[in-house]
This record gives sequence, C-alpha cells and structure tokens, in this order.
Amino acid sequence: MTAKSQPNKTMSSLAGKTGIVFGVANKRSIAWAIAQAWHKAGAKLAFTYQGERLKENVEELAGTFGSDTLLMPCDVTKDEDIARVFSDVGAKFGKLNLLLHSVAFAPKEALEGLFINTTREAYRVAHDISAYSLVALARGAEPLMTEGGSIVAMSYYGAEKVVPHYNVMGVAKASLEASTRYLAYDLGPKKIRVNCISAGPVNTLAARGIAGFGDMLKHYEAHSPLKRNVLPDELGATGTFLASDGAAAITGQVLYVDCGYQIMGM
Ligand code: NAD
Ligand code: 0WE
Repeated sequence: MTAKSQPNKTMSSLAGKTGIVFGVANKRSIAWAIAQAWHKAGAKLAFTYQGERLKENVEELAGTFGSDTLLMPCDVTKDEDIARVFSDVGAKFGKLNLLLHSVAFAPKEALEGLFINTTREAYRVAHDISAYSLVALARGAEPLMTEGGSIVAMSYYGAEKVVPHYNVMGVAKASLEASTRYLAYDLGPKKIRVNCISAGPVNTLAARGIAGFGDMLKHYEAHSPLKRNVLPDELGATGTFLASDGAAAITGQVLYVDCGYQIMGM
C-alpha cells in the first residue's frame, strides 16, 4: 500500500470495519467516490464488477488501495453470483459491516419515449437490476453483519416526482426506496441500518447517454438553493456519515444530497 492511500488513523470513523461495494464501472462512478471515502475513513473493502468488460477498470481502481482488497464478478440478476460473492467475502473478511448498492439499469428505449410505452420486459429488467437486487444483496449480507451494519443505496428524485424520460427508472427507484424501509424494519433488531442517498445529477457513465443531461445540470445550477451541482466527494462524505456510528439512529431514510433541489416547489 502506498503512503498516499494509507488512511489517516486520527480521522478513521470506519477503522476496523469491512465493506463491499457494488456498482463501480469507472473512475466517475458514484460507487468509486463513496468507496474512496470509505477507504480514507479506514474501512477494508471488497469490490464487485458486473462482467469481464469492466474487470480491468475495477482492478486498476481497487489496486490503488493495496493488495488486501477482494475483487469478484457479480451480475446482480444471478442468485448464484450473489451467493458466491458473500461466501468469498465471509472466507476472506470473516464479517461485514458495510454494503453499498450503486447499481441501476433500464433498457435504453425505456428512457427515451413515453412511460406508457414501457414493455413488460423493460419494466421487469429495470426492477430486477435496480430494486430487487437490494433485497437479494441485503439477504446475502445479513449473516455476515454480526456486529450490526450499514447498507446504503443510491436513489434519485424521479422516485417521487415525474422527471421526463426517467420513466420506468423512477418507478424502480420508488420501489428501491420502499424496499429500503421494509429492509430497515426487518434488519433493525440486528442493528443493521438501511438508507438511501438521493443524489442530484452527476456526470457518470449512466448519465452520459441521456439526451438533455447537460441541460439538467444547468437547471440544478439555476434553481437549487445552493446554485450548483453536487460533487462526487460530497456523496462520499454522506456515504461515510451513513456508514459511521454517528448515524447509529438513522435507518429507513432517504437523504437528499442534491444542493437542496428537492425542497423547491417552483
Ligand atoms: P455508473 O454507470 O458508474 O454505475 C452504474 C453501475 O451499475 C455500473 O457499475 C454497472 O456495472 C452496474 N450494473 C448495471 N447492471 C448491473 C448488473 N446486472 N449487475 C451488476 N451491476 C450492474 O453510474 P452512476 O451514475 O454512478 O450510478 C450509480 C447509482 O447512482 C445508480 O443506482 C444510479 O441510479 C444512481 N444515481 C445516479 C445519478 C446520476 O446522475 N449519475 C443520480 C442519482 C442516483
Ligand atoms: O439513475 C440514473 C440513470 C440510470 C440508468 C442509465 C442508463 C443509461 C444507459 C439506467 N439505465 C440506463 N440504461 C442505458 O441503456 N440517473 C439518476 C441519471 C439520470 O438518468 C436519466 C435522468 C437522470 C438524472 C434519464 C432520463 C432523465 C433524467
């Protein structure tokens, strides 16, 4: 491990904790911003990647943390992948404290036209990958979270208000947020907390393909109370807070990290 990537022990709110991160695709991924913050706060991390296509990227990024990180493929639509991941994490770490869910997908055509034209298959895929996966991952993690834990998932405002073209992803995020509350209830007695971060728009791979995304960033700059867009580091800081004991009484919540945009009525 290089001196630069060594966590500062005096600020290590996550010292001694282990975590697993789902959803790093490249250096712009929100998952990578939160993983870096968790690492700096002293957590030992495992990473999963969606498939061979992303393996090299994630290997290179996770490699900057040194050699005691664990790297595994995981397609969240496959129960056998999820089972293998938690079995490997159990063998290597023995316990788990943190889990980040930063995974979403809907077929491209479902994010283009009208919501009313969403096919049965696009609706199924969007909900399977973007919402059900949180339930499956929480169930996989639970037996390893023997000291309690913190599960964090990424959401977006389209869960509660209509954002044109977000379409079935908005419905899937509503399901993700409701799943967060039911999981928080089930896992509360085990001191496992489950929360969502609802982020303002961030220029990532998942956002790049979206027509009009640049205009959306400008809209937040013009209309959010803070008159700017959220920075990846700020999502990292909130992720670290939710993972820390400072958030020990916070569960089932959606935290808006959106420069205040969500409070506006007009
Ligand atoms: P990203 O493309 O970097 O991350 C999305 C990740 O989902 C990728 O790593 C991809 O590999 C993974 N994924 C997709 N299908 C998968 C599958 N079947 N199995 C495993 N992994 C799969 O983009 P991002 O913007 O960092 O998105 C991360 C999360 O943040 C998503 O939940 C997204 O909805 C949410 N979010 C993004 C924004 C934004 O503006 N970028 C705003 C709010 C919330
Ligand atoms: O959650 C998201 C995007 C998630 C996403 C992105 C893609 C692009 C490529 C899910 N599936 C796909 N499928 C693809 O084929 N965001 C919060 C970012 C986002 O996406 C939008 C937005 C915002 C904001 C789509 C339409 C309108 C606004």
